[in-house]
Amino acid sequence: MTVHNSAIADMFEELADLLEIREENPFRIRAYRNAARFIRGHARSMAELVESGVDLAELPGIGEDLAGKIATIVGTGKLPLLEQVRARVPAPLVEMTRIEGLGPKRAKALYGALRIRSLEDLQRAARSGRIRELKGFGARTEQLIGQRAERAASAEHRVKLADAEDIARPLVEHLGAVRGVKAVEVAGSYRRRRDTVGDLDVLVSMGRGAGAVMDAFVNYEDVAEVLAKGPTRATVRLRNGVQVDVRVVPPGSFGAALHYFTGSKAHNIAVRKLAMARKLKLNEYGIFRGERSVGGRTEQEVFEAVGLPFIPPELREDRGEIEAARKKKLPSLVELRDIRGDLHCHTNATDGRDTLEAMARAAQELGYEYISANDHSKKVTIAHGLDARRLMQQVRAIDRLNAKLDGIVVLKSAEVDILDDGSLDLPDGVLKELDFTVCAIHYGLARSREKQTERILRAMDNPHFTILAHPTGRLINAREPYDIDLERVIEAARERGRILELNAHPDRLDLDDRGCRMAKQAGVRIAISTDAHRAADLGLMRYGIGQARRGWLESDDVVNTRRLADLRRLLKP
Ligand code: DGT
Ligand code: CA
Ligand code: CA
Repeated sequence: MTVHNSAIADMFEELADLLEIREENPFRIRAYRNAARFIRGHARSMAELVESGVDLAELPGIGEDLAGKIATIVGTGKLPLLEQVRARVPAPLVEMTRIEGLGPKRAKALYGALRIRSLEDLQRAARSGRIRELKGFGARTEQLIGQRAERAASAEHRVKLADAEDIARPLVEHLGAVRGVKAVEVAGSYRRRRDTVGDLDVLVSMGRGAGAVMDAFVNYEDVAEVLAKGPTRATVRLRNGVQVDVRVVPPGSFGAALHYFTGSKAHNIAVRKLAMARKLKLNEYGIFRGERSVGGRTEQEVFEAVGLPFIPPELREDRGEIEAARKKKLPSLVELRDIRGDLHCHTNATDGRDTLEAMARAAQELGYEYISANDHSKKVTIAHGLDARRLMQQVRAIDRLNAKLDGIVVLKSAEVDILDDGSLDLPDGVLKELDFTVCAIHYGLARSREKQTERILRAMDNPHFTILAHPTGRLINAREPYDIDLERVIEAARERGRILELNAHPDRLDLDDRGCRMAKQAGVRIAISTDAHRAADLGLMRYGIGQARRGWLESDDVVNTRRLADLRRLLKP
């Protein structure tokens, strides 16, 4: 497994925080912080640099000592010094410094003055208003701390969908290899493509011999603890903390079980009501009229029994899908194969890893008709953002590349920063040379709701504004959305004919499902984009598709399902 730059930077940052708590040498602390910032913003992967034998000590701000530590992290995934220091700082303090916005000084103040010893203590202190009474803390800070403590406490229990996939894939393979197994499916929120999952619900279809599946499951190499084991179902906790349920069901009940365990619970309850109205009994074993089974082998049979067409798992949240199904008005949801291009990609001109040409060729291999280059603008110094001159160089490079390429077109664009006053980070004279723009906030995330909303609206007034990138700025399990009035932003986008992005990166999925649905209902179109920083990232599109489907989006709601000529008309109306 390669260690990402962000993971290395996190370690140095935590180290700096802990050393600060211990009031160690400020110069050392600063050196670790600078290193963290440098590594996080570096275009090339430290792991690759180490592997290719580059001497990291040659990099600015990285001396022999840091270079050695980076090499250790890359080689072992660990930083021994960090582990030593962690052991010397009280655990609750270590935990508190990991809360975003709560630096070492404040964590220490809370620990000392309020005797906060856990995230639960911290939540309680925030609720009771004791934090605001401390010097240097206000009511707003107290509220933020309370929210963040709550999130940190609950975040541990939900796993990002992409991580859940990495966990599920080898397990499904392991269970599928047991003799007699006909099918293995992961149901639950995983199958509904929620952005995070609480636990994994695995169903195995097989006639006789469930015992062999149970044995194979509890002996799976990643199992840390067996919580329950019966003849046809078992629950374990894996080493990474994720809980997994496995149930073995006979093929004749598989559809009913798959429907039941896919959920959601609210959807199940609504469907069961329909069954009861028809004098049918519906449960995870099948559909019954009296004692007689009338179906359950497939999900199709379950829906037919209650008089509904098949409802895709992503819609099963009891958010109107049953009503829509009854009226034969289910949306025809967008699919991965509808996508004809990617409208948010970075190259090695800024913080991407691959060249423009490599990105274009990778997109072509996916069968795309177009891809765009959306390198950062100059405000993002950490990514060595483009100024007008360098962007124009890239524009000319794109012209040359397009002359050479056949079957795919590279669109000229940029990820333009929205400055504090709502103006854009590049002059209009340059922006007009582009095919379209993707505009985003990267600084000033803590503005008030009023200011932040106004800032985005002002940006949208610019005639060169096309797509609002990752509109709420959330990072799943790591950063809350910035405070904006999403309804007003959507309304403003509609009035001005602007497009909103659904950023498909599994850490973002932003807009989320509800945001997508709101946009659709308001008549605002969505661009599903990967924000790729390397060619392989183009494959992240499917996470965006999952979220878009949860937001009821159809092909027509998504701009990058269009052929190039039609797309151009939407980008420059
Ligand atoms: P999660 O794990 O929190 O991300 O969400 P789910 O939806 O995977 O929920 P989970 O794992 O508790 O249960 C899996 C499915 O089993 C759930 O989506 C619906 C079904 N289910 C669980 N409990 C009940 C229940 O009390 N009634 C009904 N009708 N269905 C239930
Ligand atoms: Ca689950
Ligand atoms: Ca479960």
